[in-house]
Amino acid sequence: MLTKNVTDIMVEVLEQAGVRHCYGIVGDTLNHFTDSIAKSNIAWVHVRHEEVGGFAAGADAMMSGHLTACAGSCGPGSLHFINGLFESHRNRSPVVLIASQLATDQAGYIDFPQYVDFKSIYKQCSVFCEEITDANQTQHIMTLACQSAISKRGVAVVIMPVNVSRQQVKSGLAYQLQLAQPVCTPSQQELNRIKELLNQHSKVTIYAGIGCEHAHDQVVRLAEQLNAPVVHTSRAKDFIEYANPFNMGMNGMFGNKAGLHAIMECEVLLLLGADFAWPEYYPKQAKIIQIDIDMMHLGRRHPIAFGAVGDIKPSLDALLPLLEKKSSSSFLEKCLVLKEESDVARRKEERVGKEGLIHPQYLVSLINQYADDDAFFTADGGSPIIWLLRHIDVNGQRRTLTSLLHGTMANAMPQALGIQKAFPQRQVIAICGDGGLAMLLGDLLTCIQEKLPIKIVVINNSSLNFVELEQKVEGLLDNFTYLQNPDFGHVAEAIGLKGMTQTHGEGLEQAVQTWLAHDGPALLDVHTNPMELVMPPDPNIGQVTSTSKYAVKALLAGRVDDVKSLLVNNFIK
Ligand SMILES: Cc1ncc(C[n+]2csc(CCOP(=O)(O)OP(=O)(O)O)c2C)c(N)n1
Ligand SMILES: [Mg+2]
Repeated sequence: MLTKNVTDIMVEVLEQAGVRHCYGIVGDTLNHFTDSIAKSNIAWVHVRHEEVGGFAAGADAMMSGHLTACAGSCGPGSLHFINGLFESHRNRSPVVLIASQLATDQAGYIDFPQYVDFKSIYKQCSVFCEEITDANQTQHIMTLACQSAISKRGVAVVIMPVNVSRQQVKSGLAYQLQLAQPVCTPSQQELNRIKELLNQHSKVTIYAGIGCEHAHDQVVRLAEQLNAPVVHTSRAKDFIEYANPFNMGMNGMFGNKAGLHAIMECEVLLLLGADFAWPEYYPKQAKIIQIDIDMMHLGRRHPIAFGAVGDIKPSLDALLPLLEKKSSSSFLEKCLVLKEESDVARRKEERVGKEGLIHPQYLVSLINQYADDDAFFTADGGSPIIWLLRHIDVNGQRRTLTSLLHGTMANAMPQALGIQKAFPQRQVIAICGDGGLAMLLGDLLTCIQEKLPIKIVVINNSSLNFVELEQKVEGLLDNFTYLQNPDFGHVAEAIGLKGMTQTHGEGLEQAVQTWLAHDGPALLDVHTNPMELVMPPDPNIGQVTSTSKYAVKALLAGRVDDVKSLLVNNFIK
């Protein structure tokens, strides 16, 4: 019977599962695996920090829809992926990690140097986590790993001891990937119940989540039928915001007053594939109906009146013919007025400040204006997320990616690397914090080595600004948030990117165009207003009141200028 190398079998299964790229750093226990990768059609993407490989693999998978791999050496090598893979796990990106391990006679109880118990670590951020303890299991475990990552949409981890990776095995049972795609809708009885609840009330709001990914047209038709404003979660922005006359934008801390009003004042809230976590932004009185593909999401964030399980697109296809057109539209009209007011307020923020002060809103609005119609945008955790969500417009082709569920810093540049690898011809823009970029700065080298022409903008406010604001709105003085930065434009130039630095609003518009048009990786370092407050949709929610406590403390500490800038830049703009 034919014999095969264990690592050749592993790579063959990955290829059959559609893997095109494997991100990682080579080393010791991984050498047989990378030898098999080198002989395969899978491209090795050489990153400088495994965390970057984790983020990049997740973003590649999320945007391309292809299962994507990453691989690391034993101990610290495979441990470094953890934060990037937590992001993929929460974001539901199909990723497989090959975590190579010490030989089985060294692993475990004797605490051999470098040993890390990967199972106990990766169990919590994966949908599959198994070790190949016997070479004969290779095909089976690899198949189940890939099948789990794709069908459950998440991270699969295969732990591969080095002594097993050196072996050859006889071809055994031919396990093959099974990928069924069922169509799931609520039962007829459940659809009738939803219809009844919707018919009983005139003020209906639709809250669309990421489950609406393929249901844009159905959601708009439903809104038209019900005269219902549509609010979307931040993760559903790409699928709901565009070509939608009923769109109110977002609710929650990142949202606007139209989104907030539509949610808080409705009589029936229809949650469609939305699992929004913050209970304070759910309505107090309304009846909530929820449709979600995951039964465990029903009622997990807030009590609901009725829940059903289904994919949103076929579920709405089944529901729409049952509904009558609503006659009253006064609720929708009131919401549309508020939306118009929010849009006017947004445009007011998108301009250069006094004495050339660059508000991040202005910078991001310029990027919005000059980016390609099919550009990808990523943004770091911290305030860049908010500027992206509020000031980048999507159109059905543009895509955005941020760390909304894991809420990590430093994701934007690594995610841009992965997206650019998956889409070499499209523009990929990373909106980075100065704190975020510095955290994984070493991987600027990767865009040169791997020839990934990403465009990086640094919102350089010399501070961990989002935290500074958190501290201020808690009524605290800001502590440990200052960042002493280099000129990031010069740093980028030294590495081989095009580097630019802009400290004044004058000329920024031209700089953004030059940066985006550059044929290769380019970094634009922009010194922005360090006193920018992220305003919530409803100042009553408490932010302004407690910020005044900070102001009092800062005044008592003699920081008169800080308080003056805070007021002038946010309240008297
Ligand atoms: C890995 C990680 N460390 C710390 C935090 C806590 N945190 C959230 S936002 C933030 C500041 C981000 O600063 P920067 O990247 O400069 O963006 P800014 O808010 O200043 O625009 C910090 C420290 C986090 N979310 N993730
Ligand atoms: Mg910052």
